[in-house]
Amino acid sequence: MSYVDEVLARVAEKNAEQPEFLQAVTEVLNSLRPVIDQNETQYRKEALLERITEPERVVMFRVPWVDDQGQVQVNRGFRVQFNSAIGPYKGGLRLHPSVNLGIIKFLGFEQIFKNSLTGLPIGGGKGGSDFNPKGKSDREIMAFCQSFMTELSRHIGADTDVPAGDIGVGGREIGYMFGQYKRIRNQYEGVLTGKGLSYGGSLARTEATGYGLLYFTKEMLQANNIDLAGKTVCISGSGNVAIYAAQKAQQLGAKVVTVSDSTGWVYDPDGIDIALLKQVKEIDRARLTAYAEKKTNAVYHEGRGVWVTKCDVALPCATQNELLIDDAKALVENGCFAVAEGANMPTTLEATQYLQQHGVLFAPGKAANAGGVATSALEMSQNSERLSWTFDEVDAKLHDIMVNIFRNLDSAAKRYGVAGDYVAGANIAGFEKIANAMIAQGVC
Ligand code: NDP
Ligand code: 2IT
Repeated sequence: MSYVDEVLARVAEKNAEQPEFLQAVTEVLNSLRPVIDQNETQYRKEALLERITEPERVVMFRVPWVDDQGQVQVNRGFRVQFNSAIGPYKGGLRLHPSVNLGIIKFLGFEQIFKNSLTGLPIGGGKGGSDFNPKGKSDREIMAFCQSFMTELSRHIGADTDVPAGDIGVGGREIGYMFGQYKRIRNQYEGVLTGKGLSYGGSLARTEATGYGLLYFTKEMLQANNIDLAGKTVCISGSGNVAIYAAQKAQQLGAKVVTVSDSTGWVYDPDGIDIALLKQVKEIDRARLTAYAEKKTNAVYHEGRGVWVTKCDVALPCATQNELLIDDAKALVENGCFAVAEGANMPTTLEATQYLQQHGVLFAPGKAANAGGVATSALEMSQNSERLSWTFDEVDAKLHDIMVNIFRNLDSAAKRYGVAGDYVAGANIAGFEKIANAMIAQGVC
């Protein structure tokens, strides 16, 4: 049996109850075969794949807090410190009722390769809780965040592990967590990114994942002689990533006709009104029904279904496994020629393969959405030198990072004889640096 197959079998056996983690490991290891096969003897002796698929540390903890009725509530908190070969652990915190260890492990595993692709010195980690922020008052959110950070603060630090936002965690939550960290540790340091601008945040971090996704997509299309301007784009999600992806897509001359949330989706033939979307989602924290009520041409649909809309480019920006095989078929049928993942692992393995086999340019999340964490690393640099850069400076660096990520994965794919397979290219380019650093640092 090949080394890859041996490790895949072992990982499946040890993590049978973690389907998302197995999905991520299967995709990565399968596409690394050309590299692993060339170095099989050394990697096997070093147990490199066994080590890379096992987190360095997993912290799971109780998060007790008091709701507005005076009732004590208990949630489960997680931080998976997956790999520190190239820098302190770095990755977001997710607050969503679906969060469990397998989901945090898949996200942490993906983050290792994503962070490596940015070219910046950050290791891979992820955390979160099964806390549901929906319908909670500001006070309840603060109570939860303070309790969560009371335990998390023992395990993180500006040179150890630097969390940030993800689903359900934005500026408000990062602020409450930063305040609690400072209070407990008596230390004012860049321990979180995505902070507010008045206390060490970076300009352009809020926009970075969505903007970066579009810088990457534009570069990928250009390399295939396609101009993004004038194209029709379908986006799913209506959170941080989706909003700024839609904004940059329209700035670059494309028309975005859909967004979605966890209960439905909107088709707007005029192109999504970004100011209205921000009002509904960022300020009112309302459902997309409120968008359709204010915009008479827009049509609201209950449930999932974004991908049946005719488009040239699809950008899934909500959550994992939201683009399924039937969605892939509908996209191909309707002439879609590019899919770039703003979310982490939004496309199932089967749907990914179908899209690739039907000639759709496919950009995996670990490359296409790396602009968020890259800009987090830029926030860490600014915190370390106690300076703030201008929006244009950060945005220009973000743009260059995304263009470089595309060029590196494109050339890695060509080097290993799989030109145009950007999934393999991203995994290979991300892995090479991690493997070198792990081997250089000995058995650890
Ligand atoms: P937000 O919480 O800001 O937005 C998430 C959006 O997706 C919301 O519109 C939400 O709906 C919808 N959504 C969430 N879960 C589900 C679900 N189970 N089914 C259907 N819709 C769902 O999160 P982000 O925009 O930050 O994150 C979106 C994706 O991007 C995630 O996969 C995240 O891991 C990834 N990502 C985020 C980065 C960042 O910097 N924030 C960086 C890189 C990747 P509703 O409005 O109803 O809550
Ligand atoms: O998935 C991700 O890359 C993020 N949620 C952002 C992580 C970060 O540290 O900025």
